[in-house]
Amino acid sequence: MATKLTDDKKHEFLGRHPAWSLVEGRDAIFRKFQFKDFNEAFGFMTQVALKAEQMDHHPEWFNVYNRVEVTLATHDVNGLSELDVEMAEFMEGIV
Ligand code: H2B
Repeated sequence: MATKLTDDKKHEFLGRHPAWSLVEGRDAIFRKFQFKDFNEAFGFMTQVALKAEQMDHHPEWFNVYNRVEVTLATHDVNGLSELDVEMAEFMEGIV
């Protein structure tokens, strides 16, 4: 069972990954990704989808053409957990 991230861990994550930000009014993180075209955006989403299934941890996201907006949170803990850090770092590793 996932547990909530401490404030220290959250700020450590944000320090390492400045493209991510905290969502206002919600314990979640957000990042906008921009790709060359839809093919690249969807390739990213496909890799993330496979990882999400492996982890049983799924992003909230919105795609238009070459743009993918991602919000990560752990619904089971109603906030951020290590699973969100793992998923965000996976995304960082494939862009
Ligand atoms: N994804 C996210 N982001 N948070 C969760 O708490 C979560 C999930 N829980 N994917 C999983 C699925 C759960 O609903 C299933 C039943 O294992």
